[in-house]
Amino acid sequence: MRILTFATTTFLALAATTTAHAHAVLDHAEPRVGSTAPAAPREVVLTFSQNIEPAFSSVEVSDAKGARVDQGKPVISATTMRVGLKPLPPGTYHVRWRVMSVDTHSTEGNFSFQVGK
Ligand SMILES: [Cu+2]
Repeated sequence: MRILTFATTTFLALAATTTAHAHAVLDHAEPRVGSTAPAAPREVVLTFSQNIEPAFSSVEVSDAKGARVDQGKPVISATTMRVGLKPLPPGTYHVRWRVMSVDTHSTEGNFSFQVGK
């Protein structure tokens, strides 16, 4: 019985810690994660669950062969990071992002989207 009480307390403590450390995670993206855009998008817009630090946040967009198709430095404002794209022919594209939220925790992730057809 005593062991069970200890386990329950530990679990509650962990759950509380997890809630307190909500990092910046990707809330939504445009083009949407895994979507097929009928026409080539001119930019990728990522919206996060927290404000992010411009100096420590970045995004790269590449084609199926790994060549960069973004136009470089992203524009970051509050929870949003956007980067312009070169003209994209139909195909599969990969977005890799890395952000530091205002609580100084880093998170990263990636997803794909398609253009055309
Ligand atoms: Cu955090």
